Amino acid sequence: MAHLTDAVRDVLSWYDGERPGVKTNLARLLMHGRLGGSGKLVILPVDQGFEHGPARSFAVNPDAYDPRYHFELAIEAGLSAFAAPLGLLAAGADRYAGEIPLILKANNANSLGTIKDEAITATVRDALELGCSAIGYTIYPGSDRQYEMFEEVRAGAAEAKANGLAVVIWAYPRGGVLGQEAETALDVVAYGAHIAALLGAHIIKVKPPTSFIAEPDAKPAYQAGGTDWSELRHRIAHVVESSFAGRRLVIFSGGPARGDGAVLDEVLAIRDGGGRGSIVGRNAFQRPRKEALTLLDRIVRIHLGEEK
Ligand code: FBP
Repeated sequence: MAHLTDAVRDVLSWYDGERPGVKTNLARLLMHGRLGGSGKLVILPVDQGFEHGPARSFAVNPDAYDPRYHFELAIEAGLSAFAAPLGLLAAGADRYAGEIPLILKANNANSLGTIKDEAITATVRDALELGCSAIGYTIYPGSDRQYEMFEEVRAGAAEAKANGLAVVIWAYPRGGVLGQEAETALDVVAYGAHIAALLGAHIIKVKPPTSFIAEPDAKPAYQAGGTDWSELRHRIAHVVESSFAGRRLVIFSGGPARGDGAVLDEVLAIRDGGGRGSIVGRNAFQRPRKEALTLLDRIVRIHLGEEK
């Protein structure tokens, strides 16, 4: 690993008091790939086969049915890490050992069920055996199962940290009284990110929020400051501030496949709002490989400040 940069030292200082093994793994993530040393992350997540099913995820680009495809895409694009469930990581962790940091996505849902919940699908031991730098869990703040999910994540995160792994939380409010519009509402996304920070996440992953405010009781707080919430970069900045005043790595997901222009405009706003990076799945592997590499190159360049 190259010498740590000031940007990475600064990020690591946010986690003072954390175990040295955990900080070493955060440094591995932050020093790898084209973003290495910048204090930013761009990650390829491929758990959509579990969450949405194989055809919805991979039929549009059948090469992506092969686990090796995703390892190679992440490596060739020079990304910071590759995140996936146990079976997918196990299918390439040996062959590509040492080529890209891995994040084991250790709980999963599927679209066949009705309950907004996730099963624990992998252990800290699995993550260690696969050589992962981090373990990841999804929480569904608002779900009728949210408190059990928090307890599961607390237990998993405690064991992960005790074993020197960094912890990533996918904070996806949904279920309960939250309608579809509320899932990505500004107040709800910021609330989810804050809960992830409180649960001990080192890296927090959320969806870019809309300007909708879902909770009536939260509206006055958002109306008071005079911020123009119609601008995505302001909404990003609010989510980042809600995550311990930006002293947590907050990264934003790519969402369903869209045209390059829409994706890149969003990434620009993420960068300008102080987001620490992107975690882009479908917008990467649902494009033909060459187009995916071109788009990922531009996403990386934006986060590096090389594109305006
Ligand atoms: P995408 O870039 O494909 O949106 O991936 C990010 C991600 O968090 C995946 O890890 C996860 O499978 C997916 O989004 C969940 O999306 P949704 O909430 O729309 O089901």
